[in-house]
Amino acid sequence: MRTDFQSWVAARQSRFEDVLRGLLPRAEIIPQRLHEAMRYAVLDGGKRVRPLLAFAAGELTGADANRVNIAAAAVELIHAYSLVHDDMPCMDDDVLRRGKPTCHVQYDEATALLVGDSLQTLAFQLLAEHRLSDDAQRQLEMIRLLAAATGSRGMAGGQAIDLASIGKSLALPELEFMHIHKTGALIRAAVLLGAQCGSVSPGQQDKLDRFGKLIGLAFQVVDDVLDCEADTATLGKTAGKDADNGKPTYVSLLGLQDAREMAGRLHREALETLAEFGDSALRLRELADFIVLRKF
Ligand code: GRG
Repeated sequence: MRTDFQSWVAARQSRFEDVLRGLLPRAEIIPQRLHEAMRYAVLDGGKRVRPLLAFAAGELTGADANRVNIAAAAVELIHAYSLVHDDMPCMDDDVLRRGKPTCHVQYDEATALLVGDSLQTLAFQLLAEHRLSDDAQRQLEMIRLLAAATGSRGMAGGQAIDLASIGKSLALPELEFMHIHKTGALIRAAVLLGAQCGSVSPGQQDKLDRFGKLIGLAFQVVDDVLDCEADTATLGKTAGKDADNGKPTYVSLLGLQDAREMAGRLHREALETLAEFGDSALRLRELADFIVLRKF
C-alpha cells in the first residue's frame, strides 16, 4: 500500500516521463544516433529528485503545472548532461549509471560528448521557447538563474574543483564550497525555478533559496554516506568510487557517524526554513525527508 507521498511522487514521475519523451527530439530524426543517445541518457531512469522539488515548490506558489513541467525538464536535462560528461573517461571514467551502461559505453565517447552538449542547449531552448511567467523580466531572470547554477560559478565550477582535489585532503569549508557548487547549485535552482513559475514574494523566495541550499548540501552528504554504505546494485552506479579515486568526501573528512549527523543537522535546518509556509510546504518537507533518509 502506497503512502500519500509515494502516490504523489509516482504520479508526478510518470507524468514527467511523458513530458520528457515529448520534449526530446524523436530518435527517427536526423542525426538519429545522437537523438537516440540523448533519449537513452534521459529516459527510463533516475529518481527525478530535482523535478520533484520543482513540482513541490510550484505547488507551494500556485504555479501552472505545464509551466513547471518545462522548468523541471530544463533542470533534469542539465542534470542528465552532467552525468553523461561526468562518467566519461576524461572525468570519472565509469561504466554504470542508473543501472545501465554509461552513455559513452553504450554509444561512443564522441557521441556522449555531443549528447551532453545537446542536452544542455536543449534545456535553455525550452526556457526560451515556452512561457514560464506572465512577467517577461522574471522569465529572463529564470534563464539567467539556471545558467548561473550550471556554469563555471556553479555546477561546472564545482566539478572543476572536484577534479583538482583528487588525491588531496580538503578542509571542511573547502569541501562544502565544492559541493554547494557541484551538486547544490542545481538542486537550489530546481526549487527556485519551480517556485518562480508561480507567485512568490521576495521574502518567500529568500526562505526557499535557503531551503534549496541546505537540502542540496544534505543531498551530497547523504550521497557520500551511501557511496560507502550501499552496494552497486542498489545505487545503480559503482559504489565506493570516491574512496577508490582518492576523492575527499564528508565521510573521509568526518567519519561515517559525523557525516550522518551533519546530514541530520542540515535536514533539521532545511525544515526550519519552511516553518512559515505551513501545510503548503508539505511536499517540500516530505522530499527533504526522502533526500536524507533514502537508501539509493
Ligand atoms: C560534468 C559539468 C559536469 C558536472 C558533473 C553532478 C556532477 C557534476 C557529477 C555527478 C557525480 C556525482 C555522483 C555527484 C554526486 C551527487 C549526484 C549529482 C548524484 C547523482 O544524482 P541523483 O542521485 O541521480 O539525483 P539520479 O540518477 O537519481 O538522477
